[in-house]
Amino acid sequence: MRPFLSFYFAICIFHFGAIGTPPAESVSNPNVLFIAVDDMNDWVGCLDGHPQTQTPNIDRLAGRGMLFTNAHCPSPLCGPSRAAVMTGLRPSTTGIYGNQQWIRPNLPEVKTMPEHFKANGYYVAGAGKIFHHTAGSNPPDQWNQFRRMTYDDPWDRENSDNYPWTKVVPKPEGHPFSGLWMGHEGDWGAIPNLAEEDYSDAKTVGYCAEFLDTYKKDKPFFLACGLFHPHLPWYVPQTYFEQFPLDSIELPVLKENDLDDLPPEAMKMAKAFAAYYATIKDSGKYREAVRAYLANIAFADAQVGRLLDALDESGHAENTIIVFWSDHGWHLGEKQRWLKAALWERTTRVPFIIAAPGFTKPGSTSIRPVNLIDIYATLNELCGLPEKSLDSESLVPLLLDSGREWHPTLTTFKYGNHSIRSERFRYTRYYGGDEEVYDLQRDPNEWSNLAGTERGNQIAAELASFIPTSNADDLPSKGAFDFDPDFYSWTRKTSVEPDPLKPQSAASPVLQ
Ligand SMILES: [Ca+2]
Repeated sequence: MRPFLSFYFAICIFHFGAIGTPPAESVSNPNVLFIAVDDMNDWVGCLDGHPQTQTPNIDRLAGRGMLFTNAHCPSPLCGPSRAAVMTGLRPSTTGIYGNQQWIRPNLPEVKTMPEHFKANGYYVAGAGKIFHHTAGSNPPDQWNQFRRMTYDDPWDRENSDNYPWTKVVPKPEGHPFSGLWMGHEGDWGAIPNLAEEDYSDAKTVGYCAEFLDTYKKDKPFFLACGLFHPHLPWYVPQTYFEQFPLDSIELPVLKENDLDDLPPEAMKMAKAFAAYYATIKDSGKYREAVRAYLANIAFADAQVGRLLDALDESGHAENTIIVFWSDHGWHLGEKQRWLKAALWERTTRVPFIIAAPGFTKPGSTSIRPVNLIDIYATLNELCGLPEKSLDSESLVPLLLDSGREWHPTLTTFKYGNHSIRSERFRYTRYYGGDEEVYDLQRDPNEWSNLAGTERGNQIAAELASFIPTSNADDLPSKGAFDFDPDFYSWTRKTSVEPDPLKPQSAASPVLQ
């Protein structure tokens, strides 16, 4: 089946209607403050992922609404996760499995979240990284206004096809600041002579704060604030490193021979970024790297704090829904690997908070398995927008009753690899049939693969029905188009016909 056909079939299969009646005190035409962070795993205070993490602002945001403690990404990589969140359509529906596949030229009929809000009476603004951050991923006509993402490391943005608006400068003295070179983006440290307010994320928040302060139009707004931290490279002001004394840093708990019970396809995923971990460990800088990630989370948290303060000072807070999410998690040695791009808890679990005046109780928590792809339908219902046929399910019933029955959720990585997370278990089935089963209650680190055991088979059988029955072909990647960044237009170079039997996304994903 060709991509467009499979796409239309799939959206018919997975349509969930809006459920629940808004409570009487709910606000009409609410604004939306949509906050995305990048590559932030569950090392957030309110999720208890690391004992030393410092996220007072994300924690206070959780205190304003509902924290989902069992939330997962639709795909564990920037591009496909964000494409799924922003379209409400799964990778297996669209065929966007990697960072190299644009939405617009491949799926021109699909309406992204800002387009949908704009078409339905909202003023739509944003800044920073909302869609994938390379050129061609964020058509400006989706927005009424948008501040384009900039980079703290312009010296490393030499690929002008991806960053045409970035002027490349010579490397600063002392680079790489970590003393360890792992290629593009693999560095950490403080950028010499760069004040905190001059970091890109600080400017993104400054733009959004000014928007909140000055917004006076007679229509509701949808404001998207996309923070790039803690995405690589891990550059933040020195004060954030100083918050975490190096000698005191606690490292993730790892199990020797953790990979011994993995089937071949899972092993391939573990090995995908094993070299980064090996390099860091062998250099004696593991503790430094863990500190750098904590420092970057703390920096992102501080920016979230500035944004929340700006909202509270703007007078819009009582009529504004806040959604906070990270596009996927991150490995720091677990499964002997680094980075994202895998289907274990470390990478699929994400911070996810919704604070909706009139719907959420302050400080409430839901342990039900939910997915970031559900944001689209949830906001649709909360804002009273027309329903769309999506793979997205409104979480409003959970916002109103956190303990109500729910169902398992899906994360997909590359063609045909799916992982189902229920409240207690994880079942992963790879293209070709390799399987993993984990009992997260007994085995929170996913050290014991139960696949093939009687119990494992039973769990797999129960969860298998949540795996999509069809997988859209990989969409053509960037190489199939000429992109003109000045006019934001694409020309298809050739007719690319992917082989549906071949898992084309099996190539290593690029990090950018
Ligand atoms: Ca990311």
